[in-house]
Amino acid sequence: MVRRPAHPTRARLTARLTARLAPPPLLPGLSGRFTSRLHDTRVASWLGAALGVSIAVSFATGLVSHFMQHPAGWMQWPSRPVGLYRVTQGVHVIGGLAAVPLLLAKLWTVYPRLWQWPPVRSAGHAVQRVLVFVLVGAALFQSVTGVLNIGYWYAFRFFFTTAHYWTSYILVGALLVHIANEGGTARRALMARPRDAVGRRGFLLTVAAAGGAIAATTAGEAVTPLARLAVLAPRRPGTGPRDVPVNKSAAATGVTAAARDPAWRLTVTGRAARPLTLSLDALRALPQHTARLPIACVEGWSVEADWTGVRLRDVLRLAGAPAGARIRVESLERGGLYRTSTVDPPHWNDPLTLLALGLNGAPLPLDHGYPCRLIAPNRPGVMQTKWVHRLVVA
Ligand SMILES: Nc1nc2c(c(=O)[nH]1)N[C@H]1C(S)=C(S)[C@@H](COP(=O)(O)O)O[C@H]1N2
Ligand SMILES: [Mo]
Repeated sequence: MVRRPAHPTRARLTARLTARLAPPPLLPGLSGRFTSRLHDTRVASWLGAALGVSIAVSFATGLVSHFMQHPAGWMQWPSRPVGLYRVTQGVHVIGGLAAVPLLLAKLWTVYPRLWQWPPVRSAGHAVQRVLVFVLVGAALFQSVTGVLNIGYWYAFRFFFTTAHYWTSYILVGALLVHIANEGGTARRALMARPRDAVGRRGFLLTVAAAGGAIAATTAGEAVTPLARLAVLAPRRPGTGPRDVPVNKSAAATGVTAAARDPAWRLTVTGRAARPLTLSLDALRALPQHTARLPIACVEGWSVEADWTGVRLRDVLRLAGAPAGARIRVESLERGGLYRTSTVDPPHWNDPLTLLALGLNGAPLPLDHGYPCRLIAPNRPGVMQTKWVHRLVVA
């Protein structure tokens, strides 16, 4: 006869769950410290779940931004939807900022575990702990470099983008290992329904409110109706010449004299069947078109404007550029990372892609790229080259 085990009582089940969810024992001298419920596994799990979602979204939107700026040789991005990059990068920057309180709260919740005792229980546990430090370090690094970057601390600009990109793989790798190790415990903690949730709920709501407040005071940099709330955003719609913020002025890039020079010409060279040289008057004499398109900076701000000028494809067809060619757009700038950009066929064949001569119903201001600047749909701001003077057909 098979004896079935007695059905465990509810109380015993709860006790077992509580034991499983208990944080590890601490250095003997410290036991009795950190008794706040806010250091418990349930709070850590809620914050961890929210952070996991936020890191996944930041990673995906960050990859979009990276590969739009550095496409693999075989890949070409579509030029539509017009505002796709505006959305992905707005989510990346504003979502990343809003996650900073989450990260700090999570670290505060779990920091007593720094003194867990014994510090390591096995070789496997040692590896796990090292990876937690890698995870924390990578998450802090991404927050700090992200914030410095949108704070216009350009000193190590190139280092930032490269380091921010590569660290994202370390972060996501360490996160996946962490989820494999701790995900089961976290799931049990989240499904348990304790009756004593009061203090915890208040804490989690406070963290959520802090994130929400950051989002509300920065979102206006990308969502124009919220612009007046955007007190934390460094660049806002409605500021700058013709209500469009300026990323880098003509004076700061040293192009003022060359841009104002009456001898300025636009040239089309490279694999063009009929190389061209066009004066500003010649460009103005070509058919003019107006497109409503956003400037969407990698730093998160974006604003829509009415751009008027010549279709890039009209100029390139005039020069006999093959429809499948890649175009290098060069500015008057002598140096700098944004001196040139590459335009792939889907973008330059798009009728909305312009060499703009006007902005919001008036001539293009010097700081927005006079005499002529590139503006194309679904493209990062860094690739909307200003003060254009040469198109090279590759
Ligand atoms: N030649 C040149 N073009 C440039 C830049 C630059 O520094 N040099 N900055 C780019 C960046 S980062 C952005 S976001 C947009 C901003 O355009 P705006 O200053 O007209 O708003 O211009 C882009 N075009
Ligand atoms: Mo930008």
